[in-house]
Amino acid sequence: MAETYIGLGSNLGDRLEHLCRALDRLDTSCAVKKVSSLYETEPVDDAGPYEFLNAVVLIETSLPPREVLCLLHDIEDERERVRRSRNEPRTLDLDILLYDQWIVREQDLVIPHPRLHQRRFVLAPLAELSPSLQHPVFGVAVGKLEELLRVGGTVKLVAEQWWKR
Ligand code: PH2
Ligand code: MG
Ligand code: MG
Repeated sequence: MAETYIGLGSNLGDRLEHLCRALDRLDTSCAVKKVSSLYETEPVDDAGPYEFLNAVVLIETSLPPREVLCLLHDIEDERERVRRSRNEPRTLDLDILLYDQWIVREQDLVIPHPRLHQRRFVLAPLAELSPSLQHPVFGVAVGKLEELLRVGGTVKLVAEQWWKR
């Protein structure tokens, strides 16, 4: 079994509904172990104009990384995600952040997520769940990475409990 951290984001339509249904689907295909608080976040990297809801979850799975990626794609499709241009507003974005301590560098699959350490909307919920978790490339705890981050967009905690099993 592998422990994998998934980043969730939405800035289009009923954002909370998209995230909750994504978690339901993840929980039927894998086991959802931890769910971070829900954060409202400023768009970064020209992903505006709408604010995002972001969260991070820890799942346990026997699926290899590429199959996790396919599952995430399927769930995005179910929420009618449209992919026309990079960073356009999206109903649902699901990203593999970490997969145990694996380092994967393939054209369409990079783990740890290559921008994880630059983004407060990822590091804040990730550090909330597992502050002492090591980043396998930098060898630094994610809580420390969050402390070191000086830019990377503002985040506001909006709810601690938001997904009910
Ligand atoms: N996702 C991006 C780019 N920018 N900004 C915020 N606040 N939240 C996101 O989830 C996000 C982003 C690319 O996936
Ligand atoms: Mg993303
Ligand atoms: Mg993505």
